[in-house]
This record gives sequence, structure tokens and C-alpha cells, in this order.
Amino acid sequence: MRRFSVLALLREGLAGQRGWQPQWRHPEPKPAYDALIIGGGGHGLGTAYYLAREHGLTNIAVLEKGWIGSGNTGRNTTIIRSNYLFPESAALYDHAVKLWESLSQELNYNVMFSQRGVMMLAHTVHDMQVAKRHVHANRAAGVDNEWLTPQQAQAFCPLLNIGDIRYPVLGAALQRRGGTARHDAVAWGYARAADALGVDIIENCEVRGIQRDANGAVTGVETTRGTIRAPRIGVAAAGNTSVVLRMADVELPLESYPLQALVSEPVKPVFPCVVMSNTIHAYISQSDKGELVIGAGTDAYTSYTQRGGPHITSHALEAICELFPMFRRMRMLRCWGGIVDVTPDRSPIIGKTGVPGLYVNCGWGTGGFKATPGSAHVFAWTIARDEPHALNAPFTLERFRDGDLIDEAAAAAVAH
Ligand code: FAD
Ligand code: PYC
Repeated sequence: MRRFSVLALLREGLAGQRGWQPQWRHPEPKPAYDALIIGGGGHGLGTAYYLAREHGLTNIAVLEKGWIGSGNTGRNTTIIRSNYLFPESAALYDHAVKLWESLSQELNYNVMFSQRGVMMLAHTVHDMQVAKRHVHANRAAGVDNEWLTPQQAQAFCPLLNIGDIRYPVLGAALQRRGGTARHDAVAWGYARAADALGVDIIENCEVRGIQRDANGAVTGVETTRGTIRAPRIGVAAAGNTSVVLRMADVELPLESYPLQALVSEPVKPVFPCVVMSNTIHAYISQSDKGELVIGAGTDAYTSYTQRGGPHITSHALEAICELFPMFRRMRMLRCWGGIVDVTPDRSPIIGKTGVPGLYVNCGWGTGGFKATPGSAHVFAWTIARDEPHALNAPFTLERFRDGDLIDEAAAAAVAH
């Protein structure tokens, strides 16, 4: 069987892959749809999938200015967890973790979800107090989280240096149900499944304007591939959300920053879990390809450049080498940046915008990959019913007007 597939692969390679079927169609945009989603990342594609699958809206299109997954979905370090402080957040992120657990089956596409455990280190007494507060709050909300001593942390991740280092490890919070998934498989899996339900996925189609009628309601968009009409538009454009929403005169409380990550040369499996250090702004896991996946904090300055300062990654690497001395001689292969959209309380915005027919899903900052299925699921509900799902009702734009902030700066962890 193995021999057969290697031969088949060879044959396809030599024949220009003519026998491979495209996983989704590449249709020309129609003049009009029942709904449009701007942004072909995991959140936008997932939203289209749930709109079609759960709400029967199949005459819809996803408009992506580049290729699908070319934004933060394809740039992130894939850490998935739900150990946020407030019950509203724990409920939203845990909704996502539960959907992750069956996503490969749901989409019939292997998204390689691996619940290998996410361990967040504490290096100071203050870190310990914050981490224990999260452990207690999560357990009260029915979300798994546990406190480990330094020795227990090392037993869970044997490469961890708990000796006398610049950043002593005083303990760790461990969410065993946390882990990783394959980022672009999430975009591809949702795209293929949405396409099969009739959703048009239109790549290389940048939205340049949002059209509105005399009452202010949306009527369509102007794109690099022409005008497309629709009475409902959902925006899932991550770091570009402010730019897109300004096309409809909507100002959002968002700031966009570069966030960087890097990968090493591939090595055999050595690293069994995910480790994050919020104080040091560094985190690490090993991909199934064998690369160490390492992330850093955000730049201190707002920017749309998709690349950050080199001092940020070198700081993260110094810290990683102290925590895991075994990696000192590893060579880094490449690094990159994405633009993350950060709200004042470090929680997302999912809801209506004040412009009839225009909905937004944004503000995930450094941590929206983990939320992809849950966020897409409740955003689809919001667009289909013109009202929030119970899980995203606390995350609408009105909370900034009413002062009902959900301050997750400590749980958002990296960067903020
Ligand atoms: P995106 O994937 O960015 O999709 C938005 C899409 O909108 C883009 O493809 C873009 O091209 C498109 N677009 C923008 N403007 C327009 C327009 N005018 N017309 C048409 N299309 C447009 N989160 C975690 O949970 N765990 C992590 O470990 C993690 N690590 C990260 C590491 C890095 C380096 C970065 C940058 C982010 C990380 N994140 C992480 C955050 C996470 O990647 C994002 O929150 C999440 O992927 C956002 O998904 P999305 O679908 O909303 O956005
Ligand atoms: O939100 O868990 C997270 C995260 C890790 C790295 C970047 N974001």
C-alpha cells in the first residue's frame, strides 16, 4: 500500500499533478449574494461554513484579498487553550476547544488537533498569584487547569531548566486539554467543506469600499474584481479590521501591532507539550514536521508592515535558551510577522456594528487561532439571526460604551 502511494505520488509529480482534484472551486464572483464575508482566514471561512451548514445560507461568498490563510491564520503558532480568567471568556474559548475536539471529523479533514497540554510558567511571586487565580477561576467555571510545582512542571516537560537561572521557574499552570492544530489545514478544511455546501470562495479579491443605501444599511462592496451586492456583510479581517470598517465610517477601539514567530531546523520529536512564559514573552512547541515553533511578544509600536523588530525575537530566543539549554545550538530557519488587532480589554468584539447589515468579528489580538471554530460558530449565528448568540452577547461593541469590560490582559499572555 505504501509502495503504491509513493509510486502514485511520483507519477503525479511527473505528470504535473493533473490527476489531483482542486479542493475548492475558483468561481468568478456573482453580481449579488445573500451575504458576504470579508476575510478568508479561519474565522471568515469558518463563519461561511456554519452559515451554510447550520443556517441554510448557501448563496454566500468569502472575499479574500490574497490567498486563503495568508493572514494570521497561516502565520500563527497554533496554541489552543481556554484558561481565560472571566467566566464569559472561559465559556467562549472552551466552546471552541470542544469544537476543536471533533473538527477533523466534522470537516472530514485532518486539522491535526493535538491535546498535548499547555503549560504557562510562573517566574515571580506575582506570576504565581496571577496563575493560581486563573487556576481557581477556571476550575470554578468547569474548565480544566491545575497548578504544578517546579518539579512537577519539569516532570511534564523534562527539558525545562528549573535550576538557578535568570528567570527561575517557581511553578506552572497546566491545561491538559490545551494543545496545537495545523493552522493552514484549518483554513483548507473549512474552505473545502464550505465550498461543498455551495459557498463561493473568491481569492485575490480585495474589498476597497462598502456601499450603503439612503438609510445607511449596507448594500454591497467594491472590490478589485468588481462590485458585489449583498444585504449582509460580515467582516473577519483581523489586523486590517479598522481599515475595512472605516469604509463604512465605523471607528473601532482597536490598535494593530506586529507579532512575530520563528521556526528552527527540524529535529526528531523532543518536545512533548507547549510551554509559554508570559513574563518573558516567549513560548515554544514542536511541530509534527519537527521544527521548534517559537513566538515572541508584540512590537511596542503600531504598524501594518507584517514584520517586527529583530530585538523582539532575539529577546525571546535568549529566554528560550535559558529555559531549555539543550536548544542553544539549534539553528533558526525563518521568522515572520503578522498584524494583530488589539482591544483595550484584550477581549474580542463579535457582533453588530451600528450600521444595519454590517457585522464584525475582530479584536482577537495575539490569541484568536484557538477560538477559530467557536468564534466562527457564534458569528454565523449573529449574522443569520441579526442578534448575538448567548456566548458572544458579552463581547459586543456596546461593552466599551457601557463599561462592561472583560479584562483578559493576563490571560492573553504574550505581548500585552
Ligand atoms: P486572518 O487569518 O488574518 O484572516 C483575515 C483575512 O482578511 C486575511 O487573510 C486578509 O488577507 C483578509 N483581508 C484583510 N483585508 C481585506 C480586504 N480589504 N479585502 C479582502 N480581504 C481582506 N492565536 C492563538 O490562539 N494561538 C497562537 O499561538 C497564536 N500565535 C500567533 C502568532 C503570530 C506570529 C501571530 C501573528 C498571531 C498569533 N495568534 C495566535 C493570533 C491568531 O493568528 C489570530 O487571532 C487569528 O488567526 C485570526 O484569524 P482571522 O481569521 O480572524 O484572521
Ligand atoms: O494566545 O495562547 C495564545 C498565544 C500563544 C502565542 C501567541 N498567542
